[in-house]
Amino acid sequence: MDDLKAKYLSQIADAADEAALEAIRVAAVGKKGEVALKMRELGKMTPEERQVMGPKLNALKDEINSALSAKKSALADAALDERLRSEWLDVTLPSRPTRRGSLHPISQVQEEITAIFAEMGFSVAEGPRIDTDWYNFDALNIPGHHPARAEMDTFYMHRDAGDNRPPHVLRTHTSPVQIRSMEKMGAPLRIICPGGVYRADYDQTHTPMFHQVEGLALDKDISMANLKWVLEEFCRSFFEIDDVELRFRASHFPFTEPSAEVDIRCSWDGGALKIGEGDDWMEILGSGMVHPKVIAAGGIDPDVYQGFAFGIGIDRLAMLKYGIPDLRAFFDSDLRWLRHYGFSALDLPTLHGGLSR
Ligand code: 2NM
Repeated sequence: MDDLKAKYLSQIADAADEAALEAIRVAAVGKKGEVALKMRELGKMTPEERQVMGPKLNALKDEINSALSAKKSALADAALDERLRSEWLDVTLPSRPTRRGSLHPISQVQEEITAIFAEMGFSVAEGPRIDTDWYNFDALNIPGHHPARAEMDTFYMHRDAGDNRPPHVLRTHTSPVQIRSMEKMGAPLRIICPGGVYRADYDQTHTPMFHQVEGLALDKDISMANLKWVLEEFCRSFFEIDDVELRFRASHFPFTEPSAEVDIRCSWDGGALKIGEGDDWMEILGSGMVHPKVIAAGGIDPDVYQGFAFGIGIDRLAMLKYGIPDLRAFFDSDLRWLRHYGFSALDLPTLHGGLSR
């Protein structure tokens, strides 16, 4: 019995895995194992012998079983330790270096402009970039024969012969969104419409797609004086200087009467542009009192409501504020340019937080 015990306990101690352990269990304490065979021999023994050998065999069987289960959990622990070792991960390592994306200066400036006008009670309206020639031209007091249609170098959408839907164009300004907003929301109304617009023009200072913000304020008692205050307030905020001076120059647009182009005081001393000081003027936007025909086209009674509108080029404003020399670079998708002029996507401009910080 001592030999049996020594043999199996040493086999158990040496077992390398669960399968080896199971084979030992079958051979030692299985139904036809060595201990069971010994137990069968109890029948041939005298009662006295049996009384000694029976408990001894049972004790041997218990001892082997508990050695088996101890070894089994030791093997499982070792397997787990090995897995923990091989799958170890240093969670304190820095993350892999990745390229940070950034906001395009046009997006940044659009957010800045939106924040400023939101503070003054304007909400943002958006609309389709492809619209009918009625929304883009007729509703804005630009009839079919009007020279402004030719001047605008409009992109017309292709039409098959026999297609009698109205002609569609890539919008040449965001004004069609203002007509649609008048139709949808009526008056009083205070909105800005930012977004991409299209004109077939390409040189140093023009790209076939560029960005505009147009504003519209309609109520019963709105005047040119309100327009002046809103635009001065806008420029003060946008350029982050207290002393802005604007000059309103009489001009002409089909959709406003009277119309004014607005210049801002600036200097070019030493080749660097400074806003708000100096003896030069730079044109930054167009504006005026909305033409009664345009108000009527938006479904609003021009005898009751009147208001002002203005249009600003976002791209040019971005160039001025952030010292970007070449307009065409805006649309080159050059990563080095984007990294240099881009803005953090997590750092949205607010009036209280500082617009361009
Ligand atoms: C400009 C200049 C002057 C303008 C007019 C309208 C509308 F739709 F309300 F009539 N929106 N924007 C406007 C007026 C745009 O851009 C240079």
